[in-house]
This record gives sequence, structure tokens and C-alpha cells, in this order.
Amino acid sequence: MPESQDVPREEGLDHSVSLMREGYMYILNRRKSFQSNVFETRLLGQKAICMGGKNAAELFYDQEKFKRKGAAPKRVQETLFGKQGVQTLDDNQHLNRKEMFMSLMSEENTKKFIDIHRTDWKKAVEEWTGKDEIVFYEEAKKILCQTACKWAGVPLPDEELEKRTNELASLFETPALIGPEHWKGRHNRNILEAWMKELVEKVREGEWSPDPQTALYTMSWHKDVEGERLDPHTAAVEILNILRPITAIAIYMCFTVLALEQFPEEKGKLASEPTGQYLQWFVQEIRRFYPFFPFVTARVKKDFTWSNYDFEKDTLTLLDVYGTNHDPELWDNPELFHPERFKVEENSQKYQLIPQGGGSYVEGHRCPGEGITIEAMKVCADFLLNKITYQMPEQDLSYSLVSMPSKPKSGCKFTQIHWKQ
Ligand code: HEM
Ligand code: MYR
Repeated sequence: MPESQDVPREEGLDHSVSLMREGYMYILNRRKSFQSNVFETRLLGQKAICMGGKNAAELFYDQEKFKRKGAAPKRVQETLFGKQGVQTLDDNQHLNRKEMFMSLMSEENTKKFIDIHRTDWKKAVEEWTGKDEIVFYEEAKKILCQTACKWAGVPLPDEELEKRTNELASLFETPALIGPEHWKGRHNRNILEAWMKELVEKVREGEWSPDPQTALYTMSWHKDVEGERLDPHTAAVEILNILRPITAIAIYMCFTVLALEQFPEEKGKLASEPTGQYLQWFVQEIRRFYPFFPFVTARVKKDFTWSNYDFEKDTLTLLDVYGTNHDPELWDNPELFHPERFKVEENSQKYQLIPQGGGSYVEGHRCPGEGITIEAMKVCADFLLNKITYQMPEQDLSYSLVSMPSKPKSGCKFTQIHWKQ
């Protein structure tokens, strides 16, 4: 790393436009051209530090050095995250809230999730076999929304499934869009928060009694560091922090379809390895290789110096998620799809493979849903490989490294869907 005065600075008034234009590659392009894993720039009208790589990830997750209060861009808060949610908390408040999330991710609850999800897949495939064509992305979102609601204890009549799926999906599809398409996400957040708030109130008044292991129950009755219940709006935001990202696993499911199309030799490897070890590597490689979450944001908690660079309190800091997963210093041939790379254990280390954040689950902000994301992707891979046959007609399966979040453009169209005999 260069000396303090040498930490590169991108000249100019503001580079938000370049960030939107270069998308997933914005930070990595500059890390490569500046030959530095940390550089200074200006984004969203303020000074910002961008960094990537394993050491930078370890630094970023040091709770003494970075905080989350005031870090998320407004457009992300208004759509994806919501206000007062776990993503925005620090210190004891974060610990208290994060323990609540992690209590939902026990082995038993994860198993419940998988069982529900398998049942929902079966039901969906029954419907697909009677259709000429389906758009897999649209269908996967519906399956996941249904599983999410059942697992979370949220009642969802069949006739509302499509509407709620679309509302939830707009929360993660619209943060980086502009104009009316972005405002749709904000509007739907208001609708969904009102729905959840009403449900929390019903639970508290005894009108609806979800199972105690569910998110709805847990968040309705959770007590904060002061021993107070969450206000109904905050509880609503946190239940949506379960329903929304589960629905978003549809994007990884599309990339699972794509990986099997792009790298058909993987099918043979998956079939010949019965222990599930190769499937684990395959899923990890999908999460490393394909673009999803571009970067995460924090602010410097107090002044400190790292690698001779002075980090100033409150400076906006971006950790390069996509670029760390494609970092040539960390990965041999990062642009090669190669699941066997995970034979080497250090490749799965907590600051190296960071598609859903790095570091610790409880003390840090790492994604609590990583385990169920992996399990849902495995269920999907099992259906695609072992339970059904399908054709993919001519379509545009390319994906952008600019639009965030990315996915195969056609949404993955399937025809001639049948159960395997
Ligand atoms: C946090 C990615 C699925 C719940 C995060 C973070 C990332 C991420 C990058 C931020 C880490 C940080 O701030 O340092 C993803 C991706 C998913 C996914 C790509 C694939 C769909 C899930 C699922 C759940 C979930 C299935 C819940 C069931 C959360 C929550 C946080 C979070 C509550 C905030 C944690 C905190 O601030 O402490 N996720 N996630 N995510 N994720 Fe996920
Ligand atoms: C979730 O938490 O719902 C799961 C993953 C959602 C990923 C959405 C990525 C969009 C990133 C937008 C960045 C915009 C920067 C201005």
C-alpha cells in the first residue's frame, strides 16, 4: 500500500455518474488503474473512500473503526432497507437486534425453511407442466415469497401472492433506478410497511397468533436494550428484512440456471458427486462469480490511520463486494467459473468470499440469511438437475455489469417443462 500522501485521489467534483455508469466495476476499475486497494473520491456530493480486498474487508468490519449510522444512501433506505432497521444500528443496539435475527436461523428453523420451500417448489412445478412457457425469474420470486411468508408466520391468501411478490421485489429491483421506476419502490415500501404494521398490532392484540419460532412472532414481541418493545413501524421494517431478501434469492436462482447453461460440464460433475460437497462448491462459486450486491457502505467512526492513510471521522466508506470476489490478488483466474477452487478452505474465509458481507454474523453486519440463501439455492439446483426437465428457447441470457442488481436479461424462459421420470 502506498504512503499516506500517495493514496490516490480521483480528481473532480463528483463521480456518482461514473459509479452509475460503471456499476459493479466502478471500484475495481479504479483499484486496478490506481494500483491501490484504497482510494479517495467524491460520491453523492461528499468525500468518500472506496476500498476492496481481504485486508480492507477486515478493516471495514472492525466495529471500533466504522459505524453504520447515516451510511446508507437515501434512495437505498427509502426502498431496500427502510428506516431504523438493523442495517443502520451500531454497538449494543445492533447486537440486541442482530441476536433477534440470528435466533431465527437455528438449525431447526433452517430445516423448517427447506421443507416449506421444497413443498412450494413442487406445487409450482405442477403448474408449470401445464404451461407452454414460463419466465423462471418471475416464478422463482413467487415461490420464494410464498415460502418467506409461511416461514415468517405472515398470512398470505393465494390471490394476493402475485401482488405481494411484485411489491417485495420492487424493494430490491428499484434502489438504483431513476424516475418513476425508482418511485415505485418507495411507494411499495409504504404499502408493505403498513401491511406489516397492522399485522404486528394484530399479534399484540391477540387477534393473530403466529408460531413462536416465526419472524412475525419474534419481531412483534422482541425487546430492545431498554427493555421496550419495538415500535410497530420498526418491527414492520424488520419483518420486511426477512420477506424481501428471501424473495431476492430468485436472482441467485436465475444465475444457477445460467451457470448450468454456460458451463454444461458442471451437470456431470454435480451428478457424479453424491455427498453434496461439489454442490456446496458450485453454489459458493455462483455467489462469488455473478454480480449481486455491488458494495456496502459505512462511515468512519473515529479518526484513525491505516496503511499510512488518515481516515477522518464520518467519511463515507464503500467496501467493494463484487470486486473483492473478483480480486486477482485473492483468486486464481477470478474470471474463470471454477467451483473446485473451494477445495482450498481459505477461499471461503470470512473476509475473502463476501457476496453477503464479511466478518461475524452476531457482532458485525454480515448477512444473517446467508445459510438459508445457500440452502434455497441447493433446493433450486436439485429441482433443475434431478426433478425436472426443461428447454430454454432462444433468448438473451446476457447480464449487465452496470444495472444493479443484475440478472440474465430474459429472466430465463423455460418451455417443455416435465417431471423427470
Ligand atoms: C445484510 C446480501 C439474502 C437478511 C446483507 C448484506 C449483504 C447481503 C451484502 C450487508 C452486509 C453488510 O452490511 O456488511 C444478501 C444477498 C442475498 C441476501 C446477496 C441473496 C438474496 C438474505 C436473506 C435474509 C437476509 C435470505 C433473511 C432471511 C439480511 C439482513 C441484513 C443483511 C437482516 C442486515 C444485517 C446487519 O446489518 O447486521 N445481506 N443477502 N439477507 N441481510 Fe442479506
Ligand atoms: C436484500 O437485502 O434484499 C438482498 C439483496 C438485494 C440487492 C440489491 C442490490 C441493489 C444495490 C443498489 C445500490 C445503489 C447504490 C446507489
